[in-house]
Amino acid sequence: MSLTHDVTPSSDVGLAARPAWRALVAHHATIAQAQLRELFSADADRGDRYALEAAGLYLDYSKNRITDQTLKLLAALAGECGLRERIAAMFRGDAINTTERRAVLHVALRAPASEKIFVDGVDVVAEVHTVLDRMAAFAEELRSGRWLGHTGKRIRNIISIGIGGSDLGPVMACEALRFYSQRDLTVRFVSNVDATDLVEATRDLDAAETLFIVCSKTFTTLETLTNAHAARAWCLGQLGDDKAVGRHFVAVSTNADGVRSFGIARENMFGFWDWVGGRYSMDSAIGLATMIAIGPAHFRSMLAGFRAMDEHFRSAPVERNLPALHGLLAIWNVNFLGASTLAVLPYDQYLKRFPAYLQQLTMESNGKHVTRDGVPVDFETAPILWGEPGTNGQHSFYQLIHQGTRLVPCDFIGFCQGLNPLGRQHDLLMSNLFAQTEALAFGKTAAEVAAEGTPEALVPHRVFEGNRPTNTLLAERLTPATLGALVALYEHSVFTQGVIWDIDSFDQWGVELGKALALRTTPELESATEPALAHDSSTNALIRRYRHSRNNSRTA
Ligand code: G6Q
Repeated sequence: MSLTHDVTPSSDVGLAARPAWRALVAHHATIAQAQLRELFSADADRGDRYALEAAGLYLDYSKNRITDQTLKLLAALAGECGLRERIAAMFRGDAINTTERRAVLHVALRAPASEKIFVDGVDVVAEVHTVLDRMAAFAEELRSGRWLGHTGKRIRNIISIGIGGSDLGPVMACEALRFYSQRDLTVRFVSNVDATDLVEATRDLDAAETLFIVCSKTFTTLETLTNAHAARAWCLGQLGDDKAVGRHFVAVSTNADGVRSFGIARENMFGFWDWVGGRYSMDSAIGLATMIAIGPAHFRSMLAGFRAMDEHFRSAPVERNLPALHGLLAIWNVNFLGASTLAVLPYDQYLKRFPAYLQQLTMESNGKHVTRDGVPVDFETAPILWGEPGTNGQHSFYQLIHQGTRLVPCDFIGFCQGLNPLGRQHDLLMSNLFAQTEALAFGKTAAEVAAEGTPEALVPHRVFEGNRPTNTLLAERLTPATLGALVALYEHSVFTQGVIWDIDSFDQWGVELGKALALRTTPELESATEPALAHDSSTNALIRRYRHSRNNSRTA
């Protein structure tokens, strides 16, 4: 079989009507059968030519199924779609989240204090730095042991309660930067409305030594408020005094009224703004747990890493622009090579939550079916993103990537220096990364397999077709700054893809329907009398079965 597809849109309006898109369709037809083996043997410098470096990250994109012409046409497409203008509009604070009529200014979260960005006449950078300074003062109080709990004990455990964009970023960052964390502080996260999450997070803790950070932009999210109330009950159950809330709960939110009615005082609330999207908020006050874990200096160095990539994205020409190029290669793989997925494979254990974080960033941002004008798209949008740290994945799903029937482009991420040197282990880790990209690109032909003396019947099983596209991202070390640059790279790559597809990457209407149906269903599950159900027959039967079991278990 051949991993060659034709999924390009056929209509002659919108994206498909753009000259560069048409040229890409024609170009694809000429190189659809191109093999990475041939492309590399025709150009001895390909590995050096198709590489870029910015903000401490080196991207080798040579193992993509592209030529100079592909890159030229992708850059032309970016020009026709107005990428440069759209980048400028984002940095200016225009309301580019059109369906929610909001500015999209996560770049302001990492702007230096000297910069000014105005939203509705207010300099948001000054506000950002005021909050950062308050966060730093609070983090230092906790880290030094000056912040005491209600009974006078030192706080040793931090539990951050939030979900989605108010959880995945700090979860990922705290894990990614664990090497830099203060080890006598335990930092945990609770997100799921499944009580198990909170119960397991608190079961071995002393409430007198535990501080909760309730993270919710809206402060109305069902899961977070349910968990926050349960946490308060747990805390007060041990400490027996309502006043304890003041020493054991702080909030991160844009909703001061909601925070106050929960019982958290204004001075214990850290604000952010509606121009910070949830999945773009790990470097706002939502990252308070991260700052407590790694300290304000490391947090600021993470912001500097973000900023370095922001500046590169804003100023570099598309052909030499790392996030733009990364995004355009995704467009090529999705829309021209027919890849419906992207595997992100970090060869660093500390990055084990990075794929989960990127899932929300990419799939919630670009998993859309209409353009900004509401016109249904006739092309594929966001690929399904997934991944696991190497080398674990090699002993699990890499089989499919090497020999399966689907095209799975991969991003490999590695570091030249490991943070925990131990014998040869880092060399072993990285040699596996390099070997995987080599095997995926160049494979092993039937002739090569047979030449090794393989019995004829086994030859087809041992053939590797190769020609699987990969990117490799290399950095010196996993530092706070590297992490910031890496996250900003993906943020801006997602932005680039959204611009090409002409979709709103900053709304998330797709999460609403399920929420609304759950609100209707909860009273039906809880009602003391048998409710009249008006769902479909499947949902009705599931609800009845659940009620039956639940009621039986209560009377047993
Ligand atoms: C992210 C989404 C979503 C959001 C959560 C939590 O971009 O908007 O994941 O972050 O629903 O929302 P709150 O922070 O308002 O609780």
